[in-house]
Amino acid sequence: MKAPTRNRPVSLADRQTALDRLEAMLLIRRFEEKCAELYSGGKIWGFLHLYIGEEAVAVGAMPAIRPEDAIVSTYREHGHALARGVPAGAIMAEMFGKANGCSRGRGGSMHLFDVSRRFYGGNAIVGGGLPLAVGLALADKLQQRPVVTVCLFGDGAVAEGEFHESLNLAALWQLPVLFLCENNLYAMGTALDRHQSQAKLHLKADGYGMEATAVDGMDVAAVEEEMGRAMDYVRTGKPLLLVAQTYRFRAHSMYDAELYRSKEEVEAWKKRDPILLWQARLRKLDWLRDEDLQALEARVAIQVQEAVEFAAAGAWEPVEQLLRDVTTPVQL
Ligand SMILES: Cc1ncc(C[n+]2csc(CCOP(=O)(O)OP(=O)(O)O)c2C)c(N)n1
Repeated sequence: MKAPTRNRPVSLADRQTALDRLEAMLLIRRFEEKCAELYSGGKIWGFLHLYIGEEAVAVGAMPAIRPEDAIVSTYREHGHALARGVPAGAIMAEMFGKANGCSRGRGGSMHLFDVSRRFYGGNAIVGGGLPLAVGLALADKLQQRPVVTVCLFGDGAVAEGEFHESLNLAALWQLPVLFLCENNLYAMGTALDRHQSQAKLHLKADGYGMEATAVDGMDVAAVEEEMGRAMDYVRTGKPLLLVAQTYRFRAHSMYDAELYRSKEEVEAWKKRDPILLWQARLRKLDWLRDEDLQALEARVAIQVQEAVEFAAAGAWEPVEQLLRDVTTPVQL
């Protein structure tokens, strides 16, 4: 990738930035642990796909994404939404199905949406976000808005026709889309090398004349650096594919016996837990002591608790409102 080079403040630029990255990852982890608990307790319904293990991708990616840029995500998007700044309370309330949720309780876990932050879902269809991202970028380009669309998707989406059609059109029309693939090696129970003849996913961009790059998705600083370079390149008006190698520590969703991978494999990846790796790095720099970690954990715990209280206090949408927004009145 021939991206312009420039010095940018990255996660390790100073102690406070480094601690901020740790806090952002901890918030996602603790928020989702609480979600799992609330799901078992019957407070959260429907599907629930946890991002635990993948936090460094969302947290490393976000600093390079400007407020005016657009984000399109998947059903494993709690971490993306939190890192983007969607309030934790509005996300939790959405999972409770309450009217104070970010999608007014109509979407649930898989359909978080916040147009004020240009966060366009939360899409349940595998690969479904890619054409939406191309459409958003086309609209921005035609209206000469100098912004980028970031499209997050999993390795499973690469098997969909929409991936290929979207990369082709984005390259053909030179659209500013950053395709950010979170390769966690599994699409539900199917391992990547069981469905792709070319498992080095970044190489697929070449077939569309598109630049591509890959990064260690367990290292928040590496993601931030690569993402910064990638976004600089896309801001010149060209698409790019960035593949982050990551791993989910939990089951695909809440119902999954995980028969497709061994406990040893999961344990081996947990040794590369992005939060523990980051803590170890900061401790080595003497930027993190036990009391700092305790203070961060305490702050995060309060945020999670407040999110639960906000969700619990929310109202249910009245039944007579349920058809609202299902159709839009047409003015003839
Ligand atoms: C078009 C479509 N086919 C199948 C499904 C069922 N499905 C839900 S998640 C999933 C796996 C997707 O894996 P990946 O894209 O790698 O994302 P991950 O779950 O690993 O984050 C499948 C097949 C779906 N939601 N949409």
